[in-house]
Amino acid sequence: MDTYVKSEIICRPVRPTKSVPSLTDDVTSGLFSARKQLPAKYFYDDRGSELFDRICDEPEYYPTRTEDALLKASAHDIIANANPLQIIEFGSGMSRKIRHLFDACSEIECYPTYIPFDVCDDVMVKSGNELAEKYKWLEVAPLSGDYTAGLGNIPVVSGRNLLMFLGGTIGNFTESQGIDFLREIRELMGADDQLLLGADRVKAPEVLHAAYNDVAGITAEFNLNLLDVLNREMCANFDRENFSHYAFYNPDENQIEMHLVCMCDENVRIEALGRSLLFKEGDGIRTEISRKFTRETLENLLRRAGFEIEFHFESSMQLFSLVLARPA
Ligand code: SAH
Ligand code: AVI
Repeated sequence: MDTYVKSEIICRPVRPTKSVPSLTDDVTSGLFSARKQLPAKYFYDDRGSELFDRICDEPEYYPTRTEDALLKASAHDIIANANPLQIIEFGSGMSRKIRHLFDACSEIECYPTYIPFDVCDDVMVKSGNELAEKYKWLEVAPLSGDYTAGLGNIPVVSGRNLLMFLGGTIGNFTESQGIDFLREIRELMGADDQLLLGADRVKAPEVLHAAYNDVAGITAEFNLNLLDVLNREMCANFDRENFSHYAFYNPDENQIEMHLVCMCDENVRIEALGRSLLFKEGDGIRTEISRKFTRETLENLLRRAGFEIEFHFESSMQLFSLVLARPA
């Protein structure tokens, strides 16, 4: 039996290269305004990350299993083409799907270092340990931080970095945020590096609606957990019993929108700001957008961010896309 001794998985914080609003700033600007909204990144405390992981297994939530199957089918082509020294994954979460790439790496004896980058340290340590256990050759070096706070301190090696942004998380940005983020990734990359981007596709509204309104109520719980985050981090007193999960497909914008809607008049105290906030019955907070792409809008997004498309893998019925791109 092999006797590899591996060091403990430790998350290294990434020093921001630009300032981003704090939770206090986002609550002040996002909740004390006519159209209330908060960035989706605040979902992902330990509980939120666990709930997202459960969403991925819900029968209605097709994106994870569809992208997983697509990655499994294309893993060999991706790895043979990229032959990476390093794989850097933004918003890696539980790092489940990437196993297909590591299987392909094992097959062709390509042994990259894996650098997951996420706001939630807990999931990276847990999944990092599982990966290191399964792939004895794998070095896992997680980075902890907010990927919207600049990528200038990401340790790219010279030549053959495979950067990845999976799960359709690009859809949680607005169009301009998405282009800016992809441009920042592009800036990091050398001529031989590649980006693997996973994106959800436009499809029948009923399918989308069901995916964000699972019968078991896990997505509702994920959405409502945001109120627990605010209560804890901002010393607020949101009563989650008075709020309800509301998700719908907006066909004009090709996006799912998730909201938390207040079911009665409610006065919420946000002690950390020393302010109170009055919700009228029916008032809501938009907590997430999840944009859906056509083949064309996805490829255009990448081109506008300075990429050229190498391969576009599509699942059956075009439910989901994986695009391998390189700097143009
Ligand atoms: N890529 C995984 C997880 C997607 S969920 C998959 O395909 O299943 C989105 C992930 O991005 C979560 O793990 C969340 O913690 C992380 N995340 C969200 N906003 C982030 C930010 N601003 N900076 C870093 N990680 C972020
Ligand atoms: C992480 N992201 C791509 C998920 C999505 O589908 O937009 C987050 C999510 N929200 C509700 N369900 C899943």
